[in-house]
Amino acid sequence: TGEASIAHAAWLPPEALRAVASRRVLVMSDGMLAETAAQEIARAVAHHGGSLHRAADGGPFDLVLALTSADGLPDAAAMALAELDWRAGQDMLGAEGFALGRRDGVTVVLADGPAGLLYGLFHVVRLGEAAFGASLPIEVHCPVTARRMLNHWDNIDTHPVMGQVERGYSGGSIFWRDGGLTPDLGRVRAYARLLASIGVNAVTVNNVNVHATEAHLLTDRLGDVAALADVLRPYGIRTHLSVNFNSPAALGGLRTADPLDDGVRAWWADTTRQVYAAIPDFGGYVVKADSEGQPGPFGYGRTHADGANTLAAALAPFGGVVHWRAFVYNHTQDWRDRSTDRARAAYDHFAPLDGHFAGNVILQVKYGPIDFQTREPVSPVIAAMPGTRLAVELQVTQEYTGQQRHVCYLGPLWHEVLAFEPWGGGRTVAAVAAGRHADNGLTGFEGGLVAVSNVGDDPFWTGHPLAQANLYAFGRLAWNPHLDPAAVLGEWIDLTFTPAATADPGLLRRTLHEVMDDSWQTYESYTAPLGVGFMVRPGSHYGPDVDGYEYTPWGTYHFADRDGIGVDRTRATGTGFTGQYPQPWAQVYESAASCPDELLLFFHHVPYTHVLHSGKTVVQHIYDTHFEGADRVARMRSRWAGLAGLVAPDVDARVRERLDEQSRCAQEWRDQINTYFYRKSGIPDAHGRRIH
Ligand code: BDP
Repeated sequence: TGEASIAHAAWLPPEALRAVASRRVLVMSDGMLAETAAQEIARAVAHHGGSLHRAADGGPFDLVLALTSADGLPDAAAMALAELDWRAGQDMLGAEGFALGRRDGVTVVLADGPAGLLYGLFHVVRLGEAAFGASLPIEVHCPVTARRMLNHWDNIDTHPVMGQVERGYSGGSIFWRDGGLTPDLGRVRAYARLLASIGVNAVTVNNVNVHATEAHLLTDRLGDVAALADVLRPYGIRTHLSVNFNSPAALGGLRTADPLDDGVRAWWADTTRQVYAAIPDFGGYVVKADSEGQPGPFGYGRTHADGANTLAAALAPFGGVVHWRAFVYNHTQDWRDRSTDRARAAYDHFAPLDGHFAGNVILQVKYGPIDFQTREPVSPVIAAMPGTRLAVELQVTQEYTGQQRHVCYLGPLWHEVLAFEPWGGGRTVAAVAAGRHADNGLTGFEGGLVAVSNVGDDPFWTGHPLAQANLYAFGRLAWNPHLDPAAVLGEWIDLTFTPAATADPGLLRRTLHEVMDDSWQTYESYTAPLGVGFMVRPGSHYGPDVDGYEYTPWGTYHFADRDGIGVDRTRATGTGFTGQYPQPWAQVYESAASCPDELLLFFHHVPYTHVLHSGKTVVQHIYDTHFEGADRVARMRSRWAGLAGLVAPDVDARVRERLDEQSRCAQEWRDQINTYFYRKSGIPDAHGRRIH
């Protein structure tokens, strides 16, 4: 539609497909996803003048995309296949994997299933001319994580304070408009295409907080969900729905939603059968229960296993899954009562339930124990549930990381989380989420990676054009958590920005790396220090307010007084949270001497004069990082200004506007944080800089 065409092309502008499209391409496979791949090529060919073939008799070819089962393969593909068979035998690629190689002037992509061909095509797009150079030895690419999902916190209705998309910083929803389904399904299709190109294969289309209107998507508004599923399906994306636990009562008119009640179980079974009648490949449900006001099994004296298993039983006959969120805590805590600790909540609720969840329940755990902060330790729940399928949840939408007004490339944060070894060696978080042993064999507990999307109906998709890189990186790291986040950023830069013919063709790429590579650390440096978290404005979560949450019931405290700061979460003297970790981390975090600096205040309450491993005192670290952070933002801004004329004017204008705001806001953070700690501690800056 017209509107889709005015959306920014993101990382798939016509130039990104030039290398593929200017060649002779053969696609040998049938079915919906193969058609998508063929259309993709046809569209690019129309721009760049190559040719698309669907039968092998029109050779020779430069690029062959073929199913391993296809008959009549051209020589190069047949040879590649022989080599693959010789290496590992049949069906090594799975439904989504592909093999890619080049010899005798032909680039070959082989897959066992059409999804693999589509992903292989987009890999060739990423490689660009490099896919058509001298020979390429055959490489096999299979996703490490089978389930790669985005959750949209989109509402049909627009909330007067939150807007339409909860924690959305990119305008309204791309799925819903004016109280119903968007008329702009072309925009949804363009989104699906972007997601397919980074390997995302599942999407929820409504907020985890399921309000009254959105609850009806499960029943009388199901047709709208089916319409979205029809658009997402050709891109290999399954549609999932967030549902309200009280639906049997609220929608079904039952007297209860007790998960052990026979009528309730029958209602879920029947309702789910109707969902599958409308959407045969429906993915399943996502549930936020007993959390921040959402109803759940506690309301009926039942456990979360009881609740999840009832929904799972309804989905099981159709192959669907329940993503049951572990984000369950008491949001009416009292800061004066140090025996409660929000960080403990998910583990306290869920670890005892390990082994009690049905096989099609996936426990969806936020990467940190609190709530998507810029710096948190990895959630101990991830190491506590060996008998449960477990998905790790990340936040692409930048709720606590600058709300897409600040440049904050999150690839390095996610990479750190995914590479973390909860047992100190062997398995990583990524392996747990993928359901893999350290040696890559499957455990039978496949979960997945999930992230809250940052996309809306904004022309640049993500508000800040550079925030597109976070969506890109999520998909790429979910496919392969071992990728280097700087290299992933490099891919995104090269696909998104066309280098200008200037005296210094590398300037654009270099500058984008300089602006973005360390932007997460930069953001951290001018916001809440040393892992203590929050200090944001209540409600909006944007900008500094050191004590904004300090005397509220949300469980997000820093405990700063005139002597020191930080939350004592040790077993010896604190909340005992460190005891939720296996060794070596329980011990590492228990002692301030061994706790990593960046997490010190998450685990310990220390005096301002406590000396960090860096050799600085806590208060001097705060001053130094906050002065440096604001300076780094000023440098980002002037570096970007050096790109004048090399970037499309609309992108340039939007990025400049956002960098101005980031710069203003970073100074505000610097001044409020430094002043606060100067006043509390009375300790002046060692370098004599002025603090008010
Ligand atoms: C918090 C958000 C809130 C979400 C909640 C969640 O502030 O809007 O509903 O997470 O994940 O970070 O359910």
